[in-house]
Amino acid sequence: MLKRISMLVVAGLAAATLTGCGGGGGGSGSGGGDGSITMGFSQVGAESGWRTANTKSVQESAKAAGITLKFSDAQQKQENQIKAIRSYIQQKVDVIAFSPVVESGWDTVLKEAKNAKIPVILTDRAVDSKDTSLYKTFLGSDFVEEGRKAGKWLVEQYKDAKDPVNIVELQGTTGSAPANDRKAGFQEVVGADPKFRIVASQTGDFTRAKGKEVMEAFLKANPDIDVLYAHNDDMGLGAIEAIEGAGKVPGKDIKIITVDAVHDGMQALADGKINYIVECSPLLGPQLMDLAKKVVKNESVPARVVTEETTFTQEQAKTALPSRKY
Ligand code: GYE
Repeated sequence: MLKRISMLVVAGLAAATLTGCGGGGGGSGSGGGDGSITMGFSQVGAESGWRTANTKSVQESAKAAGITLKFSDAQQKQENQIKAIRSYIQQKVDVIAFSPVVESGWDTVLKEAKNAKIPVILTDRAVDSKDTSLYKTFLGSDFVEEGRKAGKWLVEQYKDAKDPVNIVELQGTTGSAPANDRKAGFQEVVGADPKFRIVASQTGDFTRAKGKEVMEAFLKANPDIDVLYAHNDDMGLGAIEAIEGAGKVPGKDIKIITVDAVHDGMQALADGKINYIVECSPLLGPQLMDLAKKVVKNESVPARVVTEETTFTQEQAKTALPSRKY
């Protein structure tokens, strides 16, 4: 997997955040001189198969890297993440890593970490803070590109169609980077041709249960849905249940595009119930631990580390499934 992930330095952005204040001086582990590192990690929650795989990757990689991990699950609530980060600051951990549930509202707590000289690494999701000195680096996917990939596949599928294509969209958690960006990237591509109509778009909070519930409402309100674009596999899987419940055939009557490529999603793709999946890798743990070791030593790291990802058709899913790690 590591081979498939590469580090990309985003020029220009890099220099500003690499040097200067922060560093590992404030922590308890490395500061104690024995070389051990303690990381406080605030996870979004356990909302999806992706998240479960991500948590496992972080926990296993910390162990393998000899990093002591303090882990907390915020149950998709920003207030819980802020509490966890404050408690990590109080405990004087060496480094804080977190996956921000939403993009905005982090400046105050990030300033507190900076004042305590504890470096912060964003993993998986971004914040919209103007002051990029509040964190050392951001490790995760390019969600806008994921949205574009979904859109491009759709445009290709319907390139000869003359009739309007009615699309419903299940968005991820409101205000989260992947929901904002996957929507924007998709819209950028399909918006170029007026035959593509997004007839309904609502959040399903990245969960299966919500995906099913919202899809049921979509089906009731819109008799003529051609395509479902779901911002993750889990919502797509919930929606499949709703579509079958309404007596329609997922993958045929309604074409389905999702993002993530977790095992259950890939199985549904191989089974013909999903038509296309844009991959988003949750296996961020090894890179996170490498970055953590560097920022604790005040070594320079790229300001942005982008994970490399692919896409899957139904045929490709059949081939890839047996060796899939999550
Ligand atoms: O796509 C979704 C999860 O932030 C990339 O969060 C992550 C997203 C992922 O709940 O399944």
